[in-house]
Amino acid sequence: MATKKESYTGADIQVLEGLEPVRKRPAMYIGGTDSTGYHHLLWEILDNSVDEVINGFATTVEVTLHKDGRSITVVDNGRGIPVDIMPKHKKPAVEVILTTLHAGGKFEQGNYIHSGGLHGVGSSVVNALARKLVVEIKRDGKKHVQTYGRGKATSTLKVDGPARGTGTSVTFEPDPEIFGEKLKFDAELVRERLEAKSYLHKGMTVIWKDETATPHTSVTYKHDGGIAEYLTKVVSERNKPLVPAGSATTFYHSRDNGVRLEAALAWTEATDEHIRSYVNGIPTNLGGTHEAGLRGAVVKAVRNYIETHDLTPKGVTLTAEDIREGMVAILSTYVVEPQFQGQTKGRLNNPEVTAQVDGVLRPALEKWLNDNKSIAEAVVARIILAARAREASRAASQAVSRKTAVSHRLNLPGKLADCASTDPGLSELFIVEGDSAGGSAKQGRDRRTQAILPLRGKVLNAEQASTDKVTTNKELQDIVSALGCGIGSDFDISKLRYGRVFLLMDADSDGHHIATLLLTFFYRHLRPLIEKGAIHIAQPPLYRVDIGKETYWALDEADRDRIIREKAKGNAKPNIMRFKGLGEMTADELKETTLDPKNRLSLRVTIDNPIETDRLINDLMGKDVSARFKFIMERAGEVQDLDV
Ligand code: 0RA
Repeated sequence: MATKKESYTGADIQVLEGLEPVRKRPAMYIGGTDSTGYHHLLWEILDNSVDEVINGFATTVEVTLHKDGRSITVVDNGRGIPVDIMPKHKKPAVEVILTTLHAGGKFEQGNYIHSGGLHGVGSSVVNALARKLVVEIKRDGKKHVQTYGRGKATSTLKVDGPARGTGTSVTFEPDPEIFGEKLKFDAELVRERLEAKSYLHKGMTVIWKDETATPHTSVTYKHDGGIAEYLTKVVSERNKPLVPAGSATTFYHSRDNGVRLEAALAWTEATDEHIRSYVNGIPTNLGGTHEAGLRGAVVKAVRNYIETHDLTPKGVTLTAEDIREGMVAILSTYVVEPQFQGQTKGRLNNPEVTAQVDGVLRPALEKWLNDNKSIAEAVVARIILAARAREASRAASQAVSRKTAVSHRLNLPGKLADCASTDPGLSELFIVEGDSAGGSAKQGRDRRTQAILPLRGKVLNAEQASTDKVTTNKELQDIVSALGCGIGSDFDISKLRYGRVFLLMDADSDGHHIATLLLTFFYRHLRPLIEKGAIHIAQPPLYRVDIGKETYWALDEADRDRIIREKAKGNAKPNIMRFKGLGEMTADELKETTLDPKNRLSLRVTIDNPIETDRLINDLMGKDVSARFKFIMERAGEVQDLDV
């Protein structure tokens, strides 16, 4: 490893080294070599161009995903990466930038750069992990071109004719040796990120070209209304009216005392809180200290308004959660040296930012409330309503949990066939559609560790419902009682009675519908169970294929045909049976294929993008249910667990 120290003036010390360490340990630089990993390469290149816009040198960024789905071009009309020869290296600056690792570099004075955490690893990391990279620079009236492969220059920097204007174009293909042969950029993910950026940096033109689509698509995003416009869009997508109806969304903006931030917020009739936060234009899906500042500011400003206007309700105490219920907010902060944390670096960690955000937002919010009394009063009324609803549902569930306290088993639903074990680490709950399937599941289960809860009645669509209403639906109530962990303000994951919960439904549209409703319920009301990986979708087979003495199980038609092709080998004639529903399977068949941990197949439900999942669940209600189910499975359940 070539490590070379070079001293510049003062504290401006950099350690420059070659790119071999990046190829040896890619995960150290980009977090991993899965799909998130190569998308990070793109975010890095993209953010370099967006930085030119943020700092006032460019107006437009264009991203093109090429037909192969894995090479991508990012173009900006900024200053162009410098091309002059650096005396120390005897190479053009662009080549030094792209072929050496930069560590501990200084920030360009007064400029916000996206550096920190996974971002800001530098274009050289992208170059190191690209099978091929081509940079084209328009500068000094000329077009300059250079090509690279796996971090090494494969040509010198050449002038390729005259050029008008200035700018940088980077085309690269992540290296399949690093990321695997299946790598493909997720066009929708990229598009969404570009659209969000166009709102965050108002006035910036973002062009998105997708050559993998037929016909090729090209969209231009430009939003002069910035995050105020973004808030309007998010609210309308979430389909929950503003409180008060028709109230104008609000927009705060400040560059005082070194803090630069923009926030837009409004209250809606939704029962959850929805914040989208960004640091230097990068989404912080896991929140962090800037979000804490926003939350604190909102709660304190509203409390202050309530107190000074004598609006304190009688007989109910307002909690911070009541105040924030239904709030939708966009928060865009700029931090000079951001520190990120978390596996996907989605959380801001700088402790000073909380007070900075609070310090800017709280007075601004108080002023807005005081200047808009009719809005403020409607918001306060909504908050008091939320508090009363919460108290009412708590009173109801306390009545239940008092009984539970006597013996948690006494309160279990009558139709639950519980397991003998009381150890959640060993216990599993199967929520089964229909009585007949429930019957074979009860016979086929391992009664020491597997409990069966058959569902009979209708499952409520929890998307629209408050916790209050959810707890009055019999089927959902039974699930909550069986799980033992409570719901809403009584939720306590340490009381969960089963370490794994399986949804076992027929592979038809009714089954999909019920699974969708249950997933929505878990997502909206018991999300920690999904987050801890406890929720699974059982995968019962649709076909049984007997060939000679062997029995095979097929999940779908394609699976069945593959088995016949590979196993029947001409001589033995396969005997095929299709199960119309779980009820048609014998207890033994169900045990062998779906219940027994040694053989069964299941999908674990995960949330890899909370905003996208949220949007999907919001969007898809009311549309074709089987499409909806597929969507949720494809997006939310990307981890496919094979229990062996
Ligand atoms: C270093 C110095 C200057 C510009 C850039 C880098 C630059 C980098 C990228 C990456 C994508 N697009 C870019 N545009 C510019 C400043 C050069 C000067 O002072 O003119």
